[in-house]
Amino acid sequence: MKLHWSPKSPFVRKVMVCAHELGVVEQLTLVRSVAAMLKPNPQIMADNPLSKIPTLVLDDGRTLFDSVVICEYLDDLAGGALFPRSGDARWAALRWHALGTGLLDVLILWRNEREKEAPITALLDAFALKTEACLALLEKEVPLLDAASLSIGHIALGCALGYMDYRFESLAWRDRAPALSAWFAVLSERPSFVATEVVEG
Ligand SMILES: N[C@@H](CCC(=O)N[C@@H](CS)C(=O)NCC(=O)O)C(=O)O
Repeated sequence: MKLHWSPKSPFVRKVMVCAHELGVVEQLTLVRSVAAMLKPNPQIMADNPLSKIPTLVLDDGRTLFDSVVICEYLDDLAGGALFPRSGDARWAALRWHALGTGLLDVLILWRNEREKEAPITALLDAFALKTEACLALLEKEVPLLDAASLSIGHIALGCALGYMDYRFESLAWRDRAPALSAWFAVLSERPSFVATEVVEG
């Protein structure tokens, strides 16, 4: 399988963490693909008209996107349990998954906006407000995260916090979320997170 990949994309990281956790990473051929909002990439668009990464191309030529779908596909392929099949565990995992990817959407839009020559202050304020609200909610939910088995929800939240460390160091989020910080420290030690740490370069 071919994966349109970049070492810096937190959405790609989510897929790669799943692949490591599920033992299918060797089945992926990583193709370095540059995805930029202002410059649609024809190579990616041949497989995904949205020009976004991650995009997965199966061996029979079928394509899968976005990261939500790819992660579930890999889980299914490997017979994994990252997407609990039913009950409260399922809805908790899917909700955390949505929160993690939603937070990533906010952070990416925030980064785009703050790099503009004349950023819109109201937008920057809204992104900051939503990010702090996510952190406050998650700080309260750490006991639930701790009690649940590793799921796509944990992985998505971990990738969002990792991206915050990478692109928003000045937020110093740990100061306001000590329990979440301790939870993330343990998660970050998993080989899947160590192997996919977002690096500069
Ligand atoms: N909802 C998508 C988001 C993926 C996404 O936004 N990826 C970024 C890279 S981190 C991208 O491809 N941006 C290019 C663009 O927006 O044109 C997913 O979960 O895969």
